[in-house]
Amino acid sequence: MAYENILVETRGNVGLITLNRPKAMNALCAALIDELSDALDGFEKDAGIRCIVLTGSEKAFAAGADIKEMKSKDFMDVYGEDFITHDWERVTWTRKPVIAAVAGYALGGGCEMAMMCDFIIAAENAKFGQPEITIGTIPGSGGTQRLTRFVGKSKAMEMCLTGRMMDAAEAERSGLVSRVVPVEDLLEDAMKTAEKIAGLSLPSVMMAKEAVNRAYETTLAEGVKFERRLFHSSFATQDQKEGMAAFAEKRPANWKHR
Ligand code: CO8
Repeated sequence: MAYENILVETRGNVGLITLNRPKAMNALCAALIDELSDALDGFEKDAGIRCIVLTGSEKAFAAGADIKEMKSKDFMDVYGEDFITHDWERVTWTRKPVIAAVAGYALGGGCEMAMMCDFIIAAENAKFGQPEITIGTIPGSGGTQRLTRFVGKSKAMEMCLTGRMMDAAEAERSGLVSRVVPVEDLLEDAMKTAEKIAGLSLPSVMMAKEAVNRAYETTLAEGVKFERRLFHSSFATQDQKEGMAAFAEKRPANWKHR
């Protein structure tokens, strides 16, 4: 597939996807979503890739769904075709880790997409918001749900009811992002973090991701049981034997990713 709205590269064992629609602040049009899904499919199938970074430009991660593309749709257009079908959520079922590196605006669907990633590293100029209320609608791809889980009811409610944006410092304080870095360091920092993850055992990384995500879907007791079963399963991998042997022998592990 030829990409017109994203740039895709492989750097070592890390897959880098850059949203690239500068004329529209990286607004998420249908073509961009198709391309993003295709790129994620490719990285999932590529055994050499063990972590993915999703980023935008210095000005905008993404300023939301493409308003011009959806403005004339009526109820049956969106309800009938279940607009924002599962492709919009493709990031959430990526089994390899996906880091969002966010500079500039992450608004509406852009904020939702960043929250679908496994964690967010933000540049100092990042601005997060769910401004849909200001254009006569509400978030449609998890904003009311994920933002509330990240930052709590009070801030999420205020942001969804007023469209107020959160800057990077507030986003870090509120637990929306894992770290804030200078704009010029964002990509390098995200790539280094991704390389660190890609240098670990893929089965353990995938299990850890699955276990943390389960915390959002289940009770504490069930989540802990799920974690325990995955922990037990990790003992069936070659990498658990290698990792523990390497520790005992005071040498670096030679991961097989199996
Ligand atoms: N859709 C389409 N075009 C956009 C969008 C957008 N979301 N955002 C910006 N653009 C375009 C502008 O129209 C403008 O185009 P042109 O040059 O042709 O006039 C260009 O990008 C540059 O934008 P601005 O001139 O407005 O730049 P500013 O620096 O003045 O402002 C802002 C930047 C604050 C980001 C401003 O553009 C803005 O408010 N954008 C809209 C933000 C918004 O309301 N987003 C929510 C959209 S609705 C949504 O996301 C629903 C989610 C559904 C689920 C999606 C699943 C992933």
